[in-house]
Amino acid sequence: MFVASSFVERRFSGRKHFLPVGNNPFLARFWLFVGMAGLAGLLEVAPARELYAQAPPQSNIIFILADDLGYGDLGCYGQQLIRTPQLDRMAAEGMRFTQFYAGSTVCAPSRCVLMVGQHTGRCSVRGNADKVRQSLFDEDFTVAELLKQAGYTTAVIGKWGLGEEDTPGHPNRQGFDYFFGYLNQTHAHNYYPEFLWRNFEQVRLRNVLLRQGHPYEEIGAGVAVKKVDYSHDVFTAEALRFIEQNRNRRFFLYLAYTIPHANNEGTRLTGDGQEVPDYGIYGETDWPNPDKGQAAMITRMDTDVGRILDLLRQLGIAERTLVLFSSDNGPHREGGQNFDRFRPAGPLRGLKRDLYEGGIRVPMVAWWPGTISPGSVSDHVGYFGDFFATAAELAGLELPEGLDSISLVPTLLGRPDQQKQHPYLYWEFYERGSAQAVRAGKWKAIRKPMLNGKTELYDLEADLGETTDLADQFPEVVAKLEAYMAAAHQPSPRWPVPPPPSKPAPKKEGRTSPSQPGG
Ligand SMILES: [Ca+2]
Repeated sequence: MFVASSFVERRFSGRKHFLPVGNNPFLARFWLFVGMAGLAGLLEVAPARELYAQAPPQSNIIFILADDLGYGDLGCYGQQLIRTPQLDRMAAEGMRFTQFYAGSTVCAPSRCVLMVGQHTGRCSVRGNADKVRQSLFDEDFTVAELLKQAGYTTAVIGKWGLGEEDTPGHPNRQGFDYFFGYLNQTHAHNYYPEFLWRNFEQVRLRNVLLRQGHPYEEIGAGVAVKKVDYSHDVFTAEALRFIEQNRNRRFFLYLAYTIPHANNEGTRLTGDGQEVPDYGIYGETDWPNPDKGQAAMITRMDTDVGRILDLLRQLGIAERTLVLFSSDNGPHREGGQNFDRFRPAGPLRGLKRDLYEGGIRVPMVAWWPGTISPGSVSDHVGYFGDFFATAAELAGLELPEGLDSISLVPTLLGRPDQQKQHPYLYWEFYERGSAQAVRAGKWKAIRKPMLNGKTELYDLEADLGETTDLADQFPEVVAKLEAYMAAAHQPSPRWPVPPPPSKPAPKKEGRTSPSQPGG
């Protein structure tokens, strides 16, 4: 193991920009040896349950992230109208988590939690904001920087949202050898942009933007009048190419798709923000176009996830590649689609921008042929911050101190008895008058506004839909969960606590005001 590790380090450490790397004969032979030795070992001695006892050392890691995909948007999570056969198969061949949470209820902070392994009570990006506040700091230590220490080649393809070309949060400054995609989240609303970024260079696409003098047009956001290159398709092509080129090395690919986020500028201009090249199997339905678009986007992404898994199989590297699929927050209703048609949050209350379950509980599917027991379902309560410790364990690295991160490896290996548990999970959110939430055991507390508002309490075992506030019946539980909130919240000059709203917050959950930054 260490031979391969130092070999890769020596050749590639310090390289800031990804360069295409062909087949590496040394590593190819090395992995052939590992594979044959492992296969021989399993065939000879391993009883069935031992098959899942150990992870292949230093496997590749692919994290595929959907954008605003709800807990109920996939067939394997109960979706009835939208077809997701590839992700359903991925779950049938792998593990489906039923109690997994995003880092936040909107894009940027959720992605920050995923990258740094700290919750929103103390991570550096706690909301969608301007590009300075939404940038990671130099001193943030990302999972990509971690995996670089073990010789991984690292790439992020898709929507980054944690720093732009002139801020320290740019992905090439945060441990990623290769970046291709959107830096700015409002730019990422536009599925037919005129340009994307490859590292620090702009790459021109064939699309042409409608120009009406809106300030957002300056960063490439808006609606295209000439639609040729669909960014999601470009990301898939890039991801397949990256995997193929790095087939003989250890790699970490963070594939941050933008589906099924709305083009919010498109919604305002045309009433339809669900941009997709064609409606596919939904073209013949009698649904309005935004509904067709919503469903077609998700099915298109599903097909592409299937292509990625197929490529891993074809290349013979599926057994040493962990693939995780999740979403950065709950579903939106910002693209003109009929929110109630698809029930995108399933049985959960709320949606994007809520700290109710619908805003933060997300699909999470793990796939790792030969290591994860097919068809397994885990009710382990985990969240995006756990990705950091999981990656560290898989790479054989020490977990840095001061994180809010517990490795999911025991669960992935089918050893729930060895799985460490969080005493609680924590979220805080700065929009819509602010809020905090805690999940501890079966209890869920939400306090609006944060720090001094009235706390609601729900029993998720008895009341998954968070319909009945039990705060008055269980004051001791409320006190305990409020103590967790107090411990978790670390004041930040960058994230001042908003003053209480002068008028009552909107009754409808998940409404977005047009002035909110993209994401
Ligand atoms: Ca999102």
